[in-house]
Amino acid sequence: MITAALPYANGLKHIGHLAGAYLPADIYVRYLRAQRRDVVFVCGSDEHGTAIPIQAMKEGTTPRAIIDKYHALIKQNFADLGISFDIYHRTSEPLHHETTQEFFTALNSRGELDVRESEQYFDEEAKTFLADRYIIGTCPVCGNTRAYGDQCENCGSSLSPEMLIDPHSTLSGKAPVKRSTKHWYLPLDKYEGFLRDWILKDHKDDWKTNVLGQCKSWIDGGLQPRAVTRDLDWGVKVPLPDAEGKVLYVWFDAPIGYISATKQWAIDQGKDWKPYWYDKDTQLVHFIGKDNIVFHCIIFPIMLKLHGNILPANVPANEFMNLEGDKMSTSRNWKLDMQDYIDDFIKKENGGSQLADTLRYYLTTISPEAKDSEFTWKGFQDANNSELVSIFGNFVNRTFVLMHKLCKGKVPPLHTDLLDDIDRSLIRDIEAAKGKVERLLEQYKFREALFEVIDLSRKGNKYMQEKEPWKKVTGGAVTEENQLLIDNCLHICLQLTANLAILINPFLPYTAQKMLHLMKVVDKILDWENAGKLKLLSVGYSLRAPELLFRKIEDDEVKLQIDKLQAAAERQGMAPAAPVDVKKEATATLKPQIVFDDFAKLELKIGHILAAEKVAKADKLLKLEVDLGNERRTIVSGIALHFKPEEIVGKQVVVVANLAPRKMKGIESNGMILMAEDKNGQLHFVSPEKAIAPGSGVS
Ligand code: B3M
Ligand code: ZN
Repeated sequence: MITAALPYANGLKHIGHLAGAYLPADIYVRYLRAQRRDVVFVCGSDEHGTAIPIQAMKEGTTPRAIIDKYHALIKQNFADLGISFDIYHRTSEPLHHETTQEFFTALNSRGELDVRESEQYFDEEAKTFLADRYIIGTCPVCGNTRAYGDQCENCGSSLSPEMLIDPHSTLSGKAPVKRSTKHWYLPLDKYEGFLRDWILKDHKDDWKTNVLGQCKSWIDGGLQPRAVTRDLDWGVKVPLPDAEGKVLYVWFDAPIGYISATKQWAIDQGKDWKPYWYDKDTQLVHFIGKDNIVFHCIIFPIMLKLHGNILPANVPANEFMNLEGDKMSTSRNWKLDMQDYIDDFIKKENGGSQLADTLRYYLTTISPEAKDSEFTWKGFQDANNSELVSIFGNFVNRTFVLMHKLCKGKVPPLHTDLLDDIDRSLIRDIEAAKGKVERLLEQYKFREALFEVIDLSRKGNKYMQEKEPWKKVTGGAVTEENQLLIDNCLHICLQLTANLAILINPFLPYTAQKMLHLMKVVDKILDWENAGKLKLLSVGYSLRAPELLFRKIEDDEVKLQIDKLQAAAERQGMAPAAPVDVKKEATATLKPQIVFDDFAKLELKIGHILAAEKVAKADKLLKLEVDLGNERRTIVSGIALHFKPEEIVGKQVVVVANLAPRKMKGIESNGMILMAEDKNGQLHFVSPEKAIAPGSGVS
């Protein structure tokens, strides 16, 4: 029973999400399927929680419209990248609501939940309680001023509204008051002993250290009862008469989504869903990112235990993936969405799905399994060009070219009496690879497992280089004896190619299919038990003409992507409070108080604009030369749509003089010019009342 975190259907998901949960889960599942194990891989949209109505507010539409839109997009994105869920369900389905309500009722009627009145934040203007993301404030852990009441997206910490410094309502922007309200609590504190034994003892050797570490710090920190209901109108209704206006907490219903998805899958397949959630021989594995650890290792297991279900066998959570030197973030627009990659690479060419494998390959080689990792476009290009193309692709291609040239396009025979040490050593490597890859996959070490596969193809290249079968032809003729040696070399290389198809299949499924096509064999050959065998292709069988498995990624493709990212950053840098109306108002009123020392960090100076010109290929940018008294600065400013260069030369402005330099369109900008924006969106310089010496301080 394999699950991957249910993505919130409140926006597109980026490649950090893909690398964190979905891709490793897919690799694992494809491996299990190749072993013919009884495996179900479920996922689906998480369509509840405050994130959904908040996004609806931003897009000026209804929660229903939001979930319909993003569910369809995300589902298609996963399909385009070869993520092979058995079902991609939705938590808005009636089946899920029923399943969740039954689950709650079972726990509640057995007295496993506590009911308590408590004081919670309330927005007097919007006349509503402020659950989870309806409240924002400063993160007590990292100082991010826009942390949510349930989580800080900057540092990943799980929070509760009470932990936020300077809490504000996302609805009205006002500071909330406290009001009394009744809720149902899961008494996590009662299960501390159980969790210690189950996680920290029983699983101390087979769970990942990053996961054990987080669990330990949660448990050591002292577990508190956790409310599983909310005062909200969007979600699964609390199935009790005295719970009007209350829904189940999104983190109560979402993991139950794995169960309801399994039920729907079983209905569709005419199977029984129960063994997958009750049979003690079932191995339940949750693939998630590190910000979901507490929910999958502590809260949901307690729910499962109380409900009589099996517990997860493992929760191989990943750390985060950064992008070109910075944290990936939807709110700051620093990200690469799956959709972007699909549009820019996969959809642009015939047979473009092969480029899904290129992304899958690079993401796996930089998988954040033990620590945060980093995606760079240069790294993407290198991984493709110097590994996929030059090693794996090259080996398969050489094998096919030579087999056609020297063996009439047919699988040549193997003459065992002529095998030498070099042949035998490669044969041993082929036989050993299965075990190595298998062991690593079983330990969720996907990047190392993939490395072993590539390494085997590297050995193939080395073998070919040592054997040099092309040199055995002299003047177009081959002696009988040499032909036997050529046969042996290509026979082994072809059996290796078939082995590579099996081993690469979980990671790069499109590539495996293409290899099957070249070898003219059926899917069945990809069964895992075939790995390590040397008789996969029959002697005399004719194979297709060579076709390249991968294409190179060119410099200009990489440059285009880096420019795109840069442009997004520029937009962000120029208009930090502008993206959406609702948000704009919120930002205006929601910045928390600062102390004088915060303000004193700014070095503000009067500058005199000496020159201004447009920046090539950037309609919003002007490049300014500014006199700051004892120095001249180049500042790139996003004001080109508002001012002509000639009309601003000579102006006096206020400059943030100690802002870290930043490159925009290849120009280093050293500072920022303060602008005021009127309600029509028109920009105005902030200038001294009358001209004063450039370099004068502003405070
Ligand atoms: N939707 C949070 C997330 O997307 C949440 C996961 C639910 S898994 C049951 O990271
Ligand atoms: Zn934080």
